[in-house]
Order: sequence, then structure tokens, then C-alpha cells
Amino acid sequence: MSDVLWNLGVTFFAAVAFSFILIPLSPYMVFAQAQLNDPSLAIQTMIDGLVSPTSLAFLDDNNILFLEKEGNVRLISNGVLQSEPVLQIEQVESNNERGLLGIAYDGNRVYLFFTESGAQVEGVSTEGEVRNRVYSYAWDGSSLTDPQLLLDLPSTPGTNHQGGKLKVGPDNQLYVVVGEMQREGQLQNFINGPPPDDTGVILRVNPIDGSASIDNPFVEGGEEAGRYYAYGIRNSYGFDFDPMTGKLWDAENGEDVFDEINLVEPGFNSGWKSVMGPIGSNTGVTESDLVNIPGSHYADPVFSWAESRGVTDIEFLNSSAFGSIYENGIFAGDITSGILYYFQPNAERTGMGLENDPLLNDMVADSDDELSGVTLGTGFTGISEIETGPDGNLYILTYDRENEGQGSLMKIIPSSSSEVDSSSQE
Ligand SMILES: [Ca+2]
Ligand SMILES: [Ca+2]
Ligand SMILES: [Ca+2]
Ligand SMILES: [Ca+2]
Repeated sequence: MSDVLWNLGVTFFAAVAFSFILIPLSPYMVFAQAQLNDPSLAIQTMIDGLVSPTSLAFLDDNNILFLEKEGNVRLISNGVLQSEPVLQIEQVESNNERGLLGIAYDGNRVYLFFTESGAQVEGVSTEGEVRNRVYSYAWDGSSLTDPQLLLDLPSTPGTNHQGGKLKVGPDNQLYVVVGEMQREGQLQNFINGPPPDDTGVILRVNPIDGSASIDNPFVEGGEEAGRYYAYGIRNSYGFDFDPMTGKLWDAENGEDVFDEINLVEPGFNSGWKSVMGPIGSNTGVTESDLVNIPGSHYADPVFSWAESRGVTDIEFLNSSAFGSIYENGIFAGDITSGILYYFQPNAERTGMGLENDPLLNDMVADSDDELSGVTLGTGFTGISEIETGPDGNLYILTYDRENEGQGSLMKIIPSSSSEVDSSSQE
């Protein structure tokens, strides 16, 4: 990933320097401005100056909770950021990719995923231990109360690849993605590696007590594997459910090659650390080289980026606000180039509707040129979260990795909307 960043930096510097020779730019133009390729849509910046925003959840039509990576849960009420956090979690450890990472709300409880230092386990001394934890809370209208520990998960040895997004599915079960934290066990497809250890997985659990959902794919696999829905995942910053089929799709990150979007059927093995991207692009590896937990299956991604860009969130727009062309379509974002991607699924909703695209019908973006075929917007700095709002519009949290996680809450709305500020239209 650092290579990508460095290259982008050089290109950007060269472009800016060259521009200054030809045309003097205003100081504002040195910084990328978010823009969309489709004039029927417009961008509205709702709130600027956010601090490392990682995830958001809508409580109702007027209230949004979002997370600051360092440990604050903040409330936006009627479009106004409230000055005091609704919850400050002192014990959040936010080194590298750890922190307060995921939030979900199911109309009953609020669920948070965070890295906790000095985590206590009942009856066990864990002084100084760092763990990833999922808690549920009650929302009383102004604060989060009654924390209940649902999941106690590893956070070591890697301080990167923690995963952290979580969501309640259409089946009312709680889904949680956990990264591989640089482990090399059976869940990372090392056949002789340590047994399942809650890393590199999507968990599917009962939201009341964190126990395995009764019809999980590996219920026969014992206490640990019983909670898994999928494994072989290097890291993920987002997943969503197709509103038409109820099926889970995730976004996954490669090291320097192959970010992925996957259709995650129950028992999915994504292939890491043997495979990233389509298996045919990984020399000498076959499905028989992977760890096959009974009930599992390997599948290629439905789309990949040949060069890793840190693709983060994926969101089905379950709304008709942007017209039928975007309804139930797939948005994705990345953290390094701040691009917003858009895909229409195929008619069967089993993959991307790119069969007739001469460059992308292999379902791999092999170059920047090919990427333009699925690029809807640019200049978002970095994207950490995408969600459909109760108003049917698309909400985006931006996150500038080069600038201490400085971010904004943006909203994409139809250009015809009365909310569009005419002065910001071109
Ligand atoms: Ca994969
Ligand atoms: Ca959605
Ligand atoms: Ca291609
Ligand atoms: Ca999301």
C-alpha cells in the first residue's frame, strides 16, 4: 500500500507543479474537490472538520451517530454536530488500524466494535491485554447506557487488519468482520497452522448474547467455528446486504495487489493467505491447497482491482431517490485515492453487470483506464463509510489518512433536489 501512496504523491506533485507553470491555480484548487461524473447527482458537504470518522449509523430520520476512531461516539441531530460526545470510551486503543471502528443500530440496541486496552475477562487476569470487543448499548435519546459484552476477540499480533465493521442483517442476526492481524492459522488457509482463532472471519451471531446463530454454516465445527459465516479474509472495511436477495457482499483489501468485492454465501472461504483476487491470477495455487472446513467453499471475487487501493466500504443503495438506474445498485469507496465507484449488478444479482464491457468483462480493473469505467466520483480524499440514509440519499464519511484522519460528512443527492446549493453547481 505504501508504494501506491508514494506513487500517487509523486503524480500529484508533478501535476500540481506542472499546472503552476501553465496556469496559476487558486490555493483552493491545490486540494482535490469531490466531484461526480453524473450531472444528475450533486454533492452536499453536511459537516466539515470531523476527527478520524470511521463509521456511522442512523437512529431515525433526524439523528445520526458516528464514531471517532480514538473513542468518541458523536451525535448529529437535524444536521448539527452536538458538541458533547454521547459516549467517551476511555479504554479505546487506537494505534495504527485499531480503534473505535464499527457501529450498527437495529431499532433496539446500538452495537459498537472497538479495540479495548486492559480488557477484563470474567475470572481471568488480563492486565494490559488488548482485545477487540463488541458491546451492545441502550440508546436513551441522549446517551448510550447499559453496555453488554457480546464478543471478545483477538487484536494481536498485528495492529493492522482488525476489520471492525458490523451490521444487523435482514435475518436479524449480527454480522461482524474481523481481519487477520497477520496470523497464519487454518483460517488463513495454512493447513498445518493453529486451529480457528476468530481472525480473518465474518462472524454471524445472535445479537442478544453473541452466541452462534443456530443455522450457521459451520455449526458442526465446534464452539469457535460455529460462529463463523466466512473465513480466509485478509481484511475488510465494509459489507452490506443486497436488498433484493438479502445476500451479503463484502469488500476486501489486498496487500499491494487485488482489492476485492465478494458475494459472500454461507461458508465462503475467500482464499487468503494463499489467494488474493481471482485464483487464476495466483500462480500454482489450486482450491485443493486451501483449508477446507467442512461446509466451506472457495469463490473468486465478483470484482477486483488489480492494484490495491484500500477499497473500504460497499453499499447497496436501497432507495429510488436517484432514479431507477441507481436503485439497489452498488457503491464502493477507497481510502488511498478517494474514488467513489458505482456498479450495477447483473440480472441474476450474482455479480457485476459488466459482461458487455470489453475491458471489464474479466471483472478485473487492470489499469487506471479500466477503473474509469466504474468511477462515479473523485476527490473524496479517502472514504471510510457509505450508507443509505432514511431520506434515500447516500451518506459518505471521508477520512484523510495523510492528514490525521481529518474528515467530513457528505451527502449525495439528486441535482434536482431543493437541497442543492445553487452556488455550488457548475
Ligand atoms: Ca478472495
Ligand atoms: Ca444498504
Ligand atoms: Ca480487465
Ligand atoms: Ca456502510
